[in-house]
Order: sequence, then C-alpha cells, then structure tokens
Amino acid sequence: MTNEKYQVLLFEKIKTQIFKWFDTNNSEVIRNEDVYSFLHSLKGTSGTIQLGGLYHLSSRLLDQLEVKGKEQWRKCELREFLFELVSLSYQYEHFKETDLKKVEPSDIELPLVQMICEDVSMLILLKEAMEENGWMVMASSDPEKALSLYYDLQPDCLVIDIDFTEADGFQILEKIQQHNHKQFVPKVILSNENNRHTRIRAYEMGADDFIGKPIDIEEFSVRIKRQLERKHIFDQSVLIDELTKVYNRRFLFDTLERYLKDLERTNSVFSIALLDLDYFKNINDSYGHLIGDKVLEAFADFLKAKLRGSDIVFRYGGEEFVILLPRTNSQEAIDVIDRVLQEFKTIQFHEQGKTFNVSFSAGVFMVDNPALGSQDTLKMADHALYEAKEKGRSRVHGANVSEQSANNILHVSVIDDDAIIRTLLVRVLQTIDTEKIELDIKAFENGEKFFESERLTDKGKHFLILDGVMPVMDGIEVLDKVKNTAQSRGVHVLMLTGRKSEYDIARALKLGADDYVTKPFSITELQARIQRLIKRMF
Ligand code: GH3
Ligand code: MG
Repeated sequence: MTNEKYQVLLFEKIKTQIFKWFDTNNSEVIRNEDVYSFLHSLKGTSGTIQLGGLYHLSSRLLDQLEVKGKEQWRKCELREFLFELVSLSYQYEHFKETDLKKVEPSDIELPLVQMICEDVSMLILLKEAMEENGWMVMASSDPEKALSLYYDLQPDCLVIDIDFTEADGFQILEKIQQHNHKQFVPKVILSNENNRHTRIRAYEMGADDFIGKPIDIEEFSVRIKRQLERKHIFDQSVLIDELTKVYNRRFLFDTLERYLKDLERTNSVFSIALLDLDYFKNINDSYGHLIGDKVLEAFADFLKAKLRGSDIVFRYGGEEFVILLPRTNSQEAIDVIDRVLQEFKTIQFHEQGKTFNVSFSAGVFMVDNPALGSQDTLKMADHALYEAKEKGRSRVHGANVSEQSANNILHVSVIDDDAIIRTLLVRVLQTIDTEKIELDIKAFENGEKFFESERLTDKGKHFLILDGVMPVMDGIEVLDKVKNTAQSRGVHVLMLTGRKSEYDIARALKLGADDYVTKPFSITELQARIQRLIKRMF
C-alpha cells in the first residue's frame, strides 16, 4: 500500500475511536490507559507514514497526558483535550495540504451581507465569492422571508437581484427603502436589464450601486467592498439612531464608560433601565414592518417627552431601549419607569382600521460599583428584564445583585452523521461567547434520533445545525418536518451542504432554512459565523 492509503486508514481509525468515545452512550468516563494507548499508537504509525503534523500533535498530547496524571476522563474533558486532533482529522479529510494555509482565523465581527436572488446558481456563486473575502453572507431566494430576515439581522450591505420571475424585484427594493431611508444600509442592485431606464429607476429608489449582468466577479467584490467601507465609516461617525432619533448603541457604551469613571471619582450612583417592547414581532406580523417602525418612533418620542431632561435615551438594538438615569437610585428609577409604562400602555395606535395598545417590560439596575464594566452593567439590567418578561411582561423588575437569575436558554442541536463533524461542532459551540444566552448543546447522528428525543418541545428558542445529506432521514426531510411542527416559529436552521448540490441548496432555502454553509468549511470561519448568527438572531 502507498503511504496515502495508510494515511486514510489512520484517519479512519481516529474517527472510529472518536465515535466510540463521544457518540455512543457507553459510559460517562473513559479510562486514561485507553487514551494513552490510542495516542501512543497514533504517534508510532503517523511517524512511519510521514504524517509530520499528526506525529507532533500526538507526541505533545502524550506528554500532556503524563503531566495531567489522570486515571479517567469525563467525556467533556476528553473532548476538550483532543480537540486539536479532531480538528486535524477534519482538515485532513476535507482539505488538501496546500489548502490548509488558507484556513485562517477570521474576525468575529465580520461584515454581514444579505443577498436576495431567485436564481440559486447565481446566489451560490456570488455568496461563495463574497465569503472568500471574509464576509458573512446570508442568502435568500424568497422575497417575503428575506424581508423579515432583513429586520432580524440588520445587515451591513444588501445585494438585491431584481430579476424575479413572479415577484417584482423593484417592489422588494421599495419595501426595504421605506424603512431604509432612515437607516443607512448600502443597497446594490443586480439585473439583466442593464439599460438607462432601469438604472435610473434603481438609483431613484435608493440603490447605491447598480451592476448589470453578466457579472464580473472580481469587479463585483471590489464594488461590494467599497459599500462595506462606506457603511463602516458611517457607523463609526454617527451617534444618533436615524429611525428613532435617540442616541445609538455605540454612544451608549461611550456614555456608560464616562459615567462609570465619574462614579469612581465622585461616587455619584446612577441607574440604567433596559426596556423591550412586548410581542413586538406580532405588530410587524399583523401590520407590516412600516407600522412597526412607526411604533418604535412613537415609543422613542414618548420616552423623551416623559423623562427628565437629564435622563438619556438610547436605542440598544431592534425594539430594545436603554435609559440612563443620573443620580437616581434603584427604587426611584423603578418608580419613574413604571410611571412611564402605565402611561404608555394606555396609548391607542390606530392602523388599518384597527386599534391596538403596546406595552413594554423593563429591567432596572442601580450602578454603584465602578469595578463593573459597561457590559456587566447591561447584563445585570438584562437579567432583570428577563425576569420581567418571565413574570408575564408589561412590568418593571429591579436587578438584585445577589440573585443569580436564570439566563435565556438557546437549545442548539447538531444533526450530522459524521462523528468528527459532530464533535467539532459541539466543541466550536462550547467555545462561543454568547454573553446573555446560555447554550444547551446536543448532537444527534440522524434526524430520527433527533425527533425521538422530542427536543423541540423544550421551552425556548432552538437553533439547528443540519447536515444536508445523511443516510437515515436527510437534512431536507428533517427541515421539512421541523417547519411543519407547531414550534417552527422559534426554530432557526443552518444547513451544511455539499458545494455542488445546488438542488439541495435551492430546496433548503425554499423549505425555510435561514442560512447554509458549504462543506468543507473552515472551522474558525464557521465559529465566527455561528457566533454572529446567534447574537443577531437571539
Ligand atoms: P417579547 O415580548 O418576548 O420581547 O417578544 P417580541 O416579539 O417583542 O420579541 P422578538 O425579539 O421575538 O422580536 C423582535 C422583533 O423586532 C424582531 C425584529 O424583526 C423586529 N425588529 C427589529 N428591529 C426592527 C426595526 O427597526 N423595525 C421593525 N419594524 N421591526 C424591527
Ligand atoms: Mg420584544
């Protein structure tokens, strides 16, 4: 046999062992001797068949094993310990040696591009080209879904291919522009109709750039890059939220830092309140996003009118607002916010011949310890907000420093028949820092096992990472079934698909997958992507 064949066999062996340890329900603990003999044999064989990287890694792990001097390992400890090995096997299996250099760590805060395009081959092509530039790309082929995703994700740039067969591409642009003229997100239009009339119409409707087909990929990338740069500069220089005209999130952090410094110097305590509109999604769903926008504007105006001149209002994100109340203690702040709530919820909104009221929930936290950073301060207010939501909404809750309140839980399920990928993904998920969300992670080797577990009935939101191709009930079937269950609203799905399976990608998007990633993926990039997705979606 050639070296290459031995190499393949050796990686197979690693895979089988990993499967036995982590995937079967044998036992919770693994004997150290077993780990030792496994690594020892790896070291021996890899040296012989010229796998230098694997040889060095197994030697190093063996040394560490000795230092640790354990008798047995818990599954999770061992998974952590062997992560580099799992990751190396994955890369060996999926990338050629020469490709490995390309797998570089990427920034967690990658720019996010949203692409809307009916033609799936074009979608795949451009998504791939953009991802090569290190940007994260969310792609949708369905205009309705794209629109609601746009509000959920708040992308940094929009690419809209207006050549739809049934929908009117310009209508999508128009709908987004109605919201967008108050919120700067660059929009790039693609079309076959590269004539003067269409271009003028696109620019008039708010397009920032127009690219005619056929598309030169290199030029396309540069033009998108320019738009992302514009957006970045814009975000850096603006302190006011354009929709609501209150201060934005970036200014909130600057201000909080200033107040924390003041607290240290002069001992003047202050309170912060985190407000979140109740069931706001329902307003968007029933009346459309434009009415949702109107409610947000009205809410911000109301806050400014009802609070003291020294209180500062910020838009924290979507339908969340922060109020900073200088020189105000916890009880005073709770009273102020509660008074605002009682008045606000009596206001009647009249739209489309119907009348409705809106309430909010709030968490209040008094800051009297300068050692807490701005992030921690907000986290405390957020815990209290969570309590207020849990207790039935439309109420104000004070944070209690000593009380460790429950976090928001997100159930993440990995469904993939490949043991290496499962182990990798679980570990990747475990290292993700999700601030206020606690992840409950489970892996399944196929869709049947996933449904048998009845996991979807667990309360809270769900995030599924689904392998497109599996022997028992493939990803598309799982997706179809998930989207047809009663709980489908709170379920977000990321599909892992083969690079060439255009048909699968098209079906996945049609069936309601929120995003797809083609295999093989770079681990660091996938990590960045999942982190971003979780932060933005939950
Ligand atoms: P809860 O009472 O638990 O807070 O429920 P909710 O429906 O308010 O909360 P959820 O976080 O599920 O939904 C918030 C929605 O707000 C999702 C998003 O699409 C929408 N949204 C975020 N930003 C904007 C915006 O600028 N305009 C509009 N119209 N909607 C937005
Ligand atoms: Mg809300």
